[in-house]
Amino acid sequence: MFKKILIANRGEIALRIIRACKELGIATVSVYSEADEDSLHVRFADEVVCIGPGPSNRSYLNVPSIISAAEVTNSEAIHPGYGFLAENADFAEVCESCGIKFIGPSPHMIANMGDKAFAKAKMEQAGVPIIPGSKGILKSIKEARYIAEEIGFPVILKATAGGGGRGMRIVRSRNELENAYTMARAEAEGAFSNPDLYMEKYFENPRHIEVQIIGDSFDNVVALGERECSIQRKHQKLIEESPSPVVDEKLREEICNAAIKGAKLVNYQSAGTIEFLLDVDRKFYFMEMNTRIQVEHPVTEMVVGMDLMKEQIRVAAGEKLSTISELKLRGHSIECRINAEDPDKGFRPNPGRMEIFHTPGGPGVRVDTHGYAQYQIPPFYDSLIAKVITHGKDRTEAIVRMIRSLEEFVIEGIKTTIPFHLKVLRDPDFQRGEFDTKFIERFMEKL
Ligand code: MV4
Repeated sequence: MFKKILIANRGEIALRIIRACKELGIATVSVYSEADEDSLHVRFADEVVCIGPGPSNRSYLNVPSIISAAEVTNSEAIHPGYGFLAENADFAEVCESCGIKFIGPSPHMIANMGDKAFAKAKMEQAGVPIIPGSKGILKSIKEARYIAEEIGFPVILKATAGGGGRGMRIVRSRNELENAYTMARAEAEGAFSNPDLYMEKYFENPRHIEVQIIGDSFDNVVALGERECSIQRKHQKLIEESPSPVVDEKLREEICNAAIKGAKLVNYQSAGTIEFLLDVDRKFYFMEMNTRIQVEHPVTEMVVGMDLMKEQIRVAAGEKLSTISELKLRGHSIECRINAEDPDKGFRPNPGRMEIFHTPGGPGVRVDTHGYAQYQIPPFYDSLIAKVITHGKDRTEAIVRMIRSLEEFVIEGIKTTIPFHLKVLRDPDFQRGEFDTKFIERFMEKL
C-alpha cells in the first residue's frame, strides 16, 4: 500500500480522499491555492503545499506546480478527485513518467474513453447496445445527410472530444443539417481543438442511468448497481439516487452485465462509470464512459455498503478487489447537491461568507462537505458546498429523510439550492419516480 498520497483537488472531494487515506493508514499531502488557505482540506492533511494563486489555471490545473509538490513531499501517488486534472491523459502521463502513481486508469485508457466515438465503437464491439447513428466520426456533410435520412430526424451531432453535454447540437429537420454541421464543427474546433463529430438518433425523453464499475489488475471487474441521474439542469446533476425507480432486477442484471462486458473488453482498471440512456420503452443504450470517481459515488456506497474511495486507492496500489462476490444492494439512497447558487436568479453562483452553517444528522444521513460556520466561499471554483446523502429501507424513507435533513440544514449568509431541492422532493411526479432528463426544465416553467 502507498505510504503517502498527494491530493490534487479541493473542496468536499479533497476531504473525502483524506478520510479514505486516514482509514487506510496513508499519510496525506494537500495542495492549495492562495484563495483556499482557510479550507478544511488544508486543515486536515498531514502536510500542505501552496501551488499558486486563486484562479484554477494557475493552481489546481498547474501541472508543474503539482508535480513539484509531489516530489518535494515524496508522495508516491496522486489522487485527482473529479474535475480539474481527473480526466487529463497528459497529466496522468506526466505522473507516470515521474514515477508517481496516478490514482485512476492508464493515460491510454483516459485518452481512448475521452474520444467518445472511439469509446462507442469499443462498446459496440463488446456487444453493448449503442444508439443508432454514424459508425465513428462523420467524414463529410454528404455522409451526415445520408445517415440522417437513414435513421430519421431528429438527430444529434456530438463532438467526439466533448462529453457531459458539451459540444452537442440537436437537428430536427434536413434543412437545418448543413448549418448545424458547420457550426458544430467550428464550435468543437474552438472548444476542444478537434472538429470531429458523430451522429446519433435523438431520443426526446430519455432517462440518464449510469452503472458504477470498478476493476483491478487481476482481470476482475464488478458492477455496483445503477444510479438514476435524470434530475439535472443544463447538464449539472442536482439529485442522484440508487437504485433507479424504473430499473427492476431483470433490467439491472442486463445493464450491469453490459457494463461489465464493456469494461472487460478494454481491460478497465480503477473506478469508472458507464453512462446509459434509457428510452421510454426501457431499452438502454451506451452513451459515454467516465474514467474518474464521480460526485455522486456516495449513493452507490450507501446501497452497496462499500467504501469506493478506499477500494479505488487499493486497486491503484495493485491490490485485488475486496468484494468480488456476495454483492447485495440494500435499501435506497438519494443525494442532493447543495450549491452556493441563487435558484431565483437562474442559479447564479453566490459566493460569500457562510455566517451560520448547521448540518443535519440522525439515522440514515450523511453530509459530505468542506463547509463550516464563518467559511468564506472563494469565487474561483465550482459552487458545490455540500452533498446531503440519505439512506432508507426504501425510496419513500430515503425521500422523507432527505426532506427532514434539508429542513434541519441551516446556512445563513449566502443563497443556496436547499429551498429548490425541497420543492422538487415534494413534487408528486418526483415522488412517484415519474421523470426524465427534461423534468427540471418543465418544473421551472411550472414554478
Ligand atoms: C443524448 C440525448 C438524446 N439522444 N443522445 C447529455 C449528456 C451527454 N452524456 C449526452 N447527453 C444526451 N445525449 C441522444 N442520442 C440526450 C442527452 C441528454 C440531454 C440532452 C439535451 C439536453 C439535456 C440533456 C440531459 C440529459 C441527457
